Amino acid sequence: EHPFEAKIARLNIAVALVAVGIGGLFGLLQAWFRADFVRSFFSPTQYYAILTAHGVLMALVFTTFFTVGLFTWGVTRSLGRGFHDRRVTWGWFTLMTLGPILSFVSVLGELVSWIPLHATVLYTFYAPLEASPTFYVGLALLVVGSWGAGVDFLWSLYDWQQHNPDTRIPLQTFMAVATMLLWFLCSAGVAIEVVFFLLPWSLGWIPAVNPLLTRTLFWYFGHAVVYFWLLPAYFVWYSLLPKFSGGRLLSDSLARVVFLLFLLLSTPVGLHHQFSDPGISQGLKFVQMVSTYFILLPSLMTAFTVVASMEHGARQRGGTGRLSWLRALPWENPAFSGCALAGLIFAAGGFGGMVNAGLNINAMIHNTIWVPGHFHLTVGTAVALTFMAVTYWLLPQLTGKRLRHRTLAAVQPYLWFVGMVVMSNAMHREGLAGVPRRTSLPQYSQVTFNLPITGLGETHLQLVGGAALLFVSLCCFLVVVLQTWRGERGAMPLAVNGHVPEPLSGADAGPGILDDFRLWFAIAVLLVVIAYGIPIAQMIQHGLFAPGSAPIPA
Ligand code: HAS
Repeated sequence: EHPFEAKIARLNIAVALVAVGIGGLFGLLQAWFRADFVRSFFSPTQYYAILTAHGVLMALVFTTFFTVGLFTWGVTRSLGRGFHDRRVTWGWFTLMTLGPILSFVSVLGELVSWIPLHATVLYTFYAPLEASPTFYVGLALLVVGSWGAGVDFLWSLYDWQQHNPDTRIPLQTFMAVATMLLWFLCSAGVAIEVVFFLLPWSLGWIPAVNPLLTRTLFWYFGHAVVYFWLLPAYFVWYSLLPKFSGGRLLSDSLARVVFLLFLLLSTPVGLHHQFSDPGISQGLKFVQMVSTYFILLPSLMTAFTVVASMEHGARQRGGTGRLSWLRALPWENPAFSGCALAGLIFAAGGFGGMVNAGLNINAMIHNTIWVPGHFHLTVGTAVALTFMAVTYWLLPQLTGKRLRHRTLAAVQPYLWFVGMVVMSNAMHREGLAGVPRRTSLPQYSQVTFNLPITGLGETHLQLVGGAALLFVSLCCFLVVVLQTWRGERGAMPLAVNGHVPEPLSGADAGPGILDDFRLWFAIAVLLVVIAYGIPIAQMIQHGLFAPGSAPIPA
């Protein structure tokens, strides 16, 4: 059934796994560098190249490819039909794959002397840091390719609706399309930044860029992109975790409302990354702080639904009591335990997010290693561990091969969980003591950082120990996946049809207007115009290309 789409899903997941493998190795080097183990082997510039490669491969490449692969499976399965035109599909997959190769080679230029390129601009790549044009072209290809995937999903939906005009959109397709609409809306910001400013600047066509304007365009994208990473994990938590738990999702409509809230609220909040930037009035920052607190709502709703659906599953399996039902859950199944542990960690990461979002308290943690602590819990675990967990369930379907090394697979999520708790605890605590993020450190070697309980020696040890556990866990995951892939063909039927149980309260219990994507997308655009119209207009007044950080009156 749909072997072509199974192949496309497989290929996307394969590229994602290559990215996570190489990116993970660079991550280990990062932790060693931080703890002074390998500092003398690398120059400061090489440190930034390694950090750039780690961030780009993990946060941009792994996430985007895995999402597109997962959604290819979900859309095909839930609509019961394949893509419209294979040439289009091959086209976007090729663009998406060429892009990261180009960007990665540009980063390698800093580590390999015969490559005449450079890119030490980190995964946030905003000005005034400048990379070789190839780095930006590569990222642009990745984004444009992923837009092509979004168009393919919309096209499938359109075809399906022609034959099913009065039927509610299947939930998995609804979630995938809502996520891709959010992606179209937010990535427009980074596309403008790259195509009209950074690329012409690095080619020498324009002498300067307005750093405030380009940073704002970046962060317009840069916060919403975190929900582009998170929503595929929510896709799994809503549609598959209830099944892994042995039960059913509570409510289909609630899931739709959550995804629509993300579509509406994810983008008009990016200024919370710029609380410390001059040139943006406090009033505008305050407004976006308030919107940030609204975006907590769909995640808090998710926390309720996820736990309630897990409890439903546990009770189906004979679980009883107020909390002892937890024991009835299939903790030995890595697809389940990975998702549940990812959720648990996300509760802590989300709490950190609430701290970050406070306009005043942000000053305490901004640009400290607290922030990497936060995002290793969110994207580095809530998202990454969920992706690994679902791979254990999805891969046998997509390859027609049986999962191998089941014991290794069963242990892997726990190793990741412990490694991340240890590493991110150290990062948060060091951050509170003011230890900066993203620095090759010589200029800070004379500074004493006072940690409340112990000293940097202890937290550095935790950082390295945690990172080592994470690396071992990643290796276990990759061994299981590779060995499964190399296994005997035909052990399982090759199909894109894994059974997903219907929610307890189905789609028809909710209003049909939830499926009106045109309406919701239009409101999302309107909110963006309201939130960003004034700050962008003010910045442009100070010159499109001229340095424009002069203070702007409130
Ligand atoms: Fe964030 C910085 C605010 C969520 C990623 N964030 C970052 C950066 C990244 C990132 C990568 O306001 C750094 C960017 C850089 O390099 O400079 N973040 C938030 C807020 C949320 C949030 C308010 N972030 C995320 C997610 C990410 C992510 C999700 C990736 C996927 N973040 C900020 C701010 C900054 C920031 C500032 C800038 C800091 C600075 O100054 O630089 C919220 O969306 C969080 C809401 C989440 C919750 C948790 C709900 C819990 C759930 C789990 C339930 C399941 C359970 C399982 C309990 C309210 C859904 C039960 C299990 C059993 C076994 C029973």
